[in-house]
Amino acid sequence: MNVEAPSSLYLDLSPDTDSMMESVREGLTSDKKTLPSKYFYDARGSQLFDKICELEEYYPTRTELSILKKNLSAIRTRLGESIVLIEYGSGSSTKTRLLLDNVPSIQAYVPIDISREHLLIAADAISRDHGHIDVLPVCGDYSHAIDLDLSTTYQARSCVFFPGSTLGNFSREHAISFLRRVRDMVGNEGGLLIGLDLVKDVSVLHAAYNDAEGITAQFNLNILQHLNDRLSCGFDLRGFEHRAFFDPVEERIEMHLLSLRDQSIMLDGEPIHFLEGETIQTEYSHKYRISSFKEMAKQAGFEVSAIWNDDQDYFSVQYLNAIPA
Ligand code: AVJ
Repeated sequence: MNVEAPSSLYLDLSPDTDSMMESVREGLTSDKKTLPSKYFYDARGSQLFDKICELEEYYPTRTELSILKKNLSAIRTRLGESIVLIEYGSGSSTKTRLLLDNVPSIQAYVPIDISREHLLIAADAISRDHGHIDVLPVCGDYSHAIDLDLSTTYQARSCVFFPGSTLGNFSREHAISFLRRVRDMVGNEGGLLIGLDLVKDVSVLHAAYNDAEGITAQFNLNILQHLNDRLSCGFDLRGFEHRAFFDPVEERIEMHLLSLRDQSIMLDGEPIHFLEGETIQTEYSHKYRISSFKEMAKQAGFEVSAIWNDDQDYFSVQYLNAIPA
């Protein structure tokens, strides 16, 4: 048997400690304190996120999976003859397996994730189970441009897979510029298969980000542990509490960490103070409407060519074609 295991990265673009320090400093010294949500995903954070995906209250993962399962043959048709599949924020790659198992035209799979260990474990497993597909893991932060040129290696169209409504982490403006970068990368013939969480009853949304077991709270607080581990800043995790709520104007969930008392930490020799009741905003999770997303896609150079929703219209999987330049 021919076992090809990518025990190392195809490309390593992971942010170094200096750039992490810089972006954390910028977020924590601004008027309204924020932290980039990419720092959720250290090894423990990636595990906690996997647990979130199994929660009763967290409907997006299973809803998206069921949409993908139900529409596999239509998706296969859209993806076409021979493709390189590039996945942003691949994590454990559970949804991808469905595609890799059922779309024989996939020649190469490029998982991109910021969490190196998680990425390598998932890439190894996938490569073991799919001997005929080249697996090329890239460790990196896709909120910046990633320069991938696979067109000389593969005679294939590029298609990006961006499931989980992870696009929702970006502000609407940044989402459009992100989509534009994806559009540039996949080229005139390229495509994008994307999952989008839809606007729905507030109580359903609220429960998904405030689960009874408190896993989402642990996930949120873990960002401070990650900063302690990497930047030695000495956050006391007992001094902060998880908050998540829906903003009906922006149509997004906001996650925050609420400071339970006046306290301070040290960041690279400089103290940073937190007042009692002050919050650090850690994540946005924008919810979409079919019509407004179509407009965003168009601005980024994509045309929505197929839409698959679940019966309750909780979640939408869409296939977008590049509008040729
Ligand atoms: C991975 C960004 C799609 O926004 O729902 C889950 C992350 N945060 N629970 C989301 C998350 C809290 C998730 N995304």
